[in-house]
Amino acid sequence: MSADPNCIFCKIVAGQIPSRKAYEDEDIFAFHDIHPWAPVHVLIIPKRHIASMADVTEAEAALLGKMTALGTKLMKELGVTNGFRHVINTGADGGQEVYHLHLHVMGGPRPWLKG
Ligand code: DGP
Repeated sequence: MSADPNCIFCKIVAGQIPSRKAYEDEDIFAFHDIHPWAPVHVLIIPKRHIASMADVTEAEAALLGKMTALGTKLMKELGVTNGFRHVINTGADGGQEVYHLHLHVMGGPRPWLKG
């Protein structure tokens, strides 16, 4: 499926819902998370609607690699100098809330890690 009309992230890609864009190319869109868990928190998504990591196969290996590398590039561009996290939540038990595959990339001091 290339776009799901009921998906909020497909609507962000289409410009129907506003977002603070961090990057875009023919395959990928990146934007700042509306409820950040860290001082810098971007979401990197495929433009094509893929619901979650549960739907990913080897056919998506290059896409996932590109998304992951973009996260590193964006952290550098956004001034993160002391480390960052890549996180993908999958399914109900994985804490996924939006069913359009997204990679969280978070940097800065880490309030999400306790202790
Ligand atoms: P997850 O729990 O992994 O499915 O994370 C979904 C994230 O998406 C969550 O951190 C908040 C973010 N989010 C949800 N709706 C919107 C939106 O409309 N705009 C933006 N920028 N982020 C959103």
